[in-house]
Amino acid sequence: MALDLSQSQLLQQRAEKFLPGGVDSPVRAFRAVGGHPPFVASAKGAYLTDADGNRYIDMFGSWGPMLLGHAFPPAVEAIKAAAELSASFGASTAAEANLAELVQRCFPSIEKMRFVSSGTEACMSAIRLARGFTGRPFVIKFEGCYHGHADALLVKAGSGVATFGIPGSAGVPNETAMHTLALPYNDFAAVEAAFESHPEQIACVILEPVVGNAGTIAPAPEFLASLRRLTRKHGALLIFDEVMTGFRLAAGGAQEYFGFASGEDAPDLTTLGKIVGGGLPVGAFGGRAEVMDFLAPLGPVYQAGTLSGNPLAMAAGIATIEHILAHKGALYAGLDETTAEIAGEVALVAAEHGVALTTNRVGSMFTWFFTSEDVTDFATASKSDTALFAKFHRAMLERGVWLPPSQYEAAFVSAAHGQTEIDAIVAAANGAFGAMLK
Ligand code: KE4
Repeated sequence: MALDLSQSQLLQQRAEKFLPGGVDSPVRAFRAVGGHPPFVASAKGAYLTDADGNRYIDMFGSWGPMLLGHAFPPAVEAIKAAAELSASFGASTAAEANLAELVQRCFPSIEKMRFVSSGTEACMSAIRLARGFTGRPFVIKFEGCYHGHADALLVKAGSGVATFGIPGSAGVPNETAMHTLALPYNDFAAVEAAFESHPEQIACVILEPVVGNAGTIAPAPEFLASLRRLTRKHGALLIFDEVMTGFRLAAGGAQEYFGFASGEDAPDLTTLGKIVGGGLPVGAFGGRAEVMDFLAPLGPVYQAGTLSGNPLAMAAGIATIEHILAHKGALYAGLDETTAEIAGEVALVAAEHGVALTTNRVGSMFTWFFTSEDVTDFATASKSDTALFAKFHRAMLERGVWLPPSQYEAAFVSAAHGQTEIDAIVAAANGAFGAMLK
């Protein structure tokens, strides 16, 4: 059942003349799953169409942003209208506060925020702010969590770093990495021990409140609450990296989903990205006003960006978040129901074919781990049969379903996925398991 990827292969060869690996981001190169990556020509709703005209049900949604489906009409119209007024000014516009107000309606813990152009910038800036506010050097992160590619956070990271099985990255000096303590996710005792051994030295704890970058891993009961209490006790900031979970799990992300939205339970800082820009380059970081006011021009922590608050990106974000707020009840109920059926039905098909899958799902993000063990941290995720996952990925692609090309990534469902897509995905899985196990 070979796919005709001849045009994509020509485009790949051309891209490799200019771009390392032919890509602008490593996970797109399909190195973990093999074969040639299709080049996308267009997308609409739940579907991608590649350069050869092959059509796929999109199960990675640009790695999260496309919650409402591709080419969401209100976002398209808003971007077109904004583009008529010029793409960028490098000066303040009303749109930034308009989007900020919508974000604050979703995340009441974000008293003040600043827009940047990526999740990496959001997390990098939040770390610098935490260090500046506390005057402390150390940062705690968790193995398998990915917070973008800033030096301080490329230590035992997830996503592409995990996909390529590299401990971190070349080019990150030990003097930088030494101030990042990477601990096992869900291991609260390890966090307590780190604080005991680094008294008054730890600026913050940053985590994905639901991990997406080791595949999907939910926090253990009490893990988030225990981190909140411990960080407050030691005067460290708690940072929820909601770049992936923000607007994904609920309008207010994981902090709404798990009940940490406001008051004493809320994180001190939150980082956002992906959905907040409706697919255009937007990141954001925000939280307690007394912390955020440490940023220039008010305070001593410097952070800046030519395209921060870009008017086209703000327009796309506003159209997206306005829709989310206007439809959130039905939107998240529908996303949860559709995702539960896709994840559950395919797991049943796998079992019928004798394939052991551990399915981790939170809302409309999920992962089929090719292992029979529970997956609660990166160590257990790493026991997955990545070779079998790669076969499954290729077999599903050939059957018109494009999964994220790594065992260590989350799959995402959009509001554009419905019963037709559910049925097609389950049928494709039946064919894929049948073919790959012959
Ligand atoms: P960006 O710099 O890629 O916009 O965001 C970095 C980031 C920060 N925090 C979390 C929780 C994230 O998931 C990400 C980015 N996610 C990966 C996919 N797992 C981006 C995909 C890629 O690197 O191409």
